[in-house]
Amino acid sequence: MNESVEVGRNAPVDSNPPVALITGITGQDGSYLTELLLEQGYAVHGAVRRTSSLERSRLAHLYANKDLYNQRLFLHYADLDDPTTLRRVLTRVAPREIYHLAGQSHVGLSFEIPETTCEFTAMGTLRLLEILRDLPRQPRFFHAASSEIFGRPEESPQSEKTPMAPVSPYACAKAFATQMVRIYRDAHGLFAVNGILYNHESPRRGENFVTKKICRTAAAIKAGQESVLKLGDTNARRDWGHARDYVRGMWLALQHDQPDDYVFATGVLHSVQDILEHAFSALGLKWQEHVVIDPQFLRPSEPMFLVGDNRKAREALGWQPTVAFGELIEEMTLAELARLEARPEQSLA
Ligand code: G4F
Repeated sequence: MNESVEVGRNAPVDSNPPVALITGITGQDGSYLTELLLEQGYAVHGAVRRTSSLERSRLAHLYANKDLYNQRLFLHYADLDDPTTLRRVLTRVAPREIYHLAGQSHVGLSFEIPETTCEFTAMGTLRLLEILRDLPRQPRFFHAASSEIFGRPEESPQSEKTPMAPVSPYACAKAFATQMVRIYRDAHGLFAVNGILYNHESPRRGENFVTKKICRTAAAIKAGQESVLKLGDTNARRDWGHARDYVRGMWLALQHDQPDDYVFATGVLHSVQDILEHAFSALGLKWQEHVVIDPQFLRPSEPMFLVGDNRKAREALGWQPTVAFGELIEEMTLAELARLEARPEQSLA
């Protein structure tokens, strides 16, 4: 972030227009949610870590818009491991709604840094809930929970009632946070909601997630910049949807008259192999000529059959996914190719 910019100044404290605070605003979901809330007439405040760089982030187009930045979009420094900064921002902004999206979100990495993962994803959520509990005007709170909490589930598809069975440090941290949200809702009366989000992707996805890695490398192969794509388990299966659909679900969940938990999923399973086939064929390439399995990308344990039952979100919120798997992968692959063609010097290095 440009240190000369004074973040958090001039922010309105009343709620007309409605005020939302987003943790994790610079991520894929944070950027789509910011766009949605601005369209809905909100003033949007984002909590960003001191280490965040906005210049090249997914928010850069909004940050550069002088009619928005510091007018209806405000950024504040606050860290999930620093309760004082969180409390200060919450008190100053006095939001009507909080969308808590921040945390260490890479499952594979959580096996390497389990303590950091729990510090931010589990304890960071608890810290926020504790601060909210003491506020005189309590905002509505959305927590981005994850399908990973189900791990190796007893049933498929999974619903809001499926017992948690996490199999990674990340999943364990999310399970803790999800249950804490339920406790603060039931025991302390907070309007606190878990959105149990299955995998959701877009051209804005981070580069170390498998959809983006495949689409990006396929485009680089097409452009002659790469020849090999190294992957872990290509038989792994997930329920993949489009991030723009999932942030709409987050917003709808906080507009309902009662706080509750909702599964956001497409209800359809696909494999990593399916991503490969769609991405390479969108570019007229043969995946067989480029893909190698590299054990460094295999995980110590993998969830199984993570596919969501989205009936409650459909019925209670009127939510539904609008982008099919094939369309999603094609959009991501073509976006990567367009990016490389626009800036050919940007290789994968
Ligand atoms: O894209 P992934 O890294 O996503 P994962 O682990 O399912 O987690 C994502 O979705 C969760 C549910 O919404 C979130 F909670 C979480 O924060 C994150 O957004 O991996 C998907 C699958 C896995 O089975 C993985 O083992 O792809 C497999 N895979 C195979 N080769 C690979 C690779 N994953 C990655 N990242 N890189 C590979 O080379």
